[in-house]
Amino acid sequence: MAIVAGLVVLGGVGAAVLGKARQAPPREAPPRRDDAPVAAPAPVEEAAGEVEAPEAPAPVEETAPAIETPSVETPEAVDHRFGRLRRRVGATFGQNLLAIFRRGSLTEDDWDELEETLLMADVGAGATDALLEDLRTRLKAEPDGNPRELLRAALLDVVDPALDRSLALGAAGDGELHSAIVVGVNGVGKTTTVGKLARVLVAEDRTVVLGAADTFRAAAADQLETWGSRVGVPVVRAHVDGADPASVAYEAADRARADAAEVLLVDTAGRLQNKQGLMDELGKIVRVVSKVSAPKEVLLVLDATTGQNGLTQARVFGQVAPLTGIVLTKLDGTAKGGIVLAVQRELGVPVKFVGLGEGADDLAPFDPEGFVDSLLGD
Ligand SMILES: Nc1nc2c(ncn2[C@@H]2O[C@H](COP(=O)(O)OP(=O)(O)OP(=O)(O)O)[C@@H](O)[C@H]2O)c(=O)[nH]1
Ligand SMILES: [Mg+2]
Repeated sequence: MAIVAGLVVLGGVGAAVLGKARQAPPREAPPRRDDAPVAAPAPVEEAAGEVEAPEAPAPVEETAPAIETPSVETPEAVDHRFGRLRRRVGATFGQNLLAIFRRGSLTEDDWDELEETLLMADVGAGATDALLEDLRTRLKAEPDGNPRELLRAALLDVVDPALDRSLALGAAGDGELHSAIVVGVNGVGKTTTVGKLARVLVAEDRTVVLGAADTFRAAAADQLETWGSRVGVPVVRAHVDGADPASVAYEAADRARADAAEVLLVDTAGRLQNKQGLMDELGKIVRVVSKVSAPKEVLLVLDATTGQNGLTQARVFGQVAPLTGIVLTKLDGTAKGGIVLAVQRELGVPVKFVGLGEGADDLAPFDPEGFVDSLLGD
């Protein structure tokens, strides 16, 4: 995985991160006069297809990273996370399939049962058909083949191990700013994912800035700030409630550029008054961030427990900007988990990371083989 390959000195990561933080000059909050009226957020102007960067951006507050405090954490290295977390994959449908498959020569009833098992696990009609057809072909070619191996190969085919699942956010020290926007409906785990991804990047010795462009809920920025401060990552947020999210996203991009940071991660709202409003807003965020650094990643966060709804969500969000990857959260909280197969088959967008718990480092690069093995109970 390219992003993992970029991590050169595994053992020295913690020291490097802390060392870097100590060298950085302390950041000061922008001066503010107590008697000054709070300025209204500057609207982000849009002219026929062209978006101007806001001229007088909304006042933003920057959280100074906890530079000298010993509380700055060293996130867990990324490589072994899936291995550590794979026992938490709650999905068991692979084991159910295997039990049927081991009955020997399969009757039509057995095939129906296989189909039902897949559909019940949220695999979805398209991926279920593909998987069953693949299995029939494999069985014809190898009637005495090992059931587990045949099933494993068929499942892997659907998950598609050949997809590039690395984050397209460059490599440490490449001197460029790479930006990523994180989108998804409310409650799926966007803010948590931005926080966890910041830790992944810090573990890879990248310098990160977070943009709290969910101004719909004031608590969202606080939540993100907590994540950032734990690993010494600055968070740019609106000072006034209900500020223009695109304005905050632009400020965050601007700050990332001024700091020569390597990665900008932008958290967004999952709920607005209506769907069109949300989509318009996300489009605007993508366009203003592009003024500074065209987003290399538009990551859709999907909750694994919401099943087939995820596909609909992906289609809707995909209209705003081409999705470059899926982060599937709460895979620890579902016995189904077939959405992984459905998403890969129906959308062709790679699942890049999976959330397997509420712990700060419980986000792992998706490992197709490890996932299929967990499904099969290994
Ligand atoms: N078990 C588990 N819980 C998770 C995971 N990812 C996120 N969560 C939990 O899901 C809840 C919602 O997470 P948020 O990050 O606030 O979700 P959001 O999409 O930002 O929500 P809104 O900002 O309201 O749209 C929190 O309680 C998280 O701890 C995961 O992988 N596993
Ligand atoms: Mg949120």
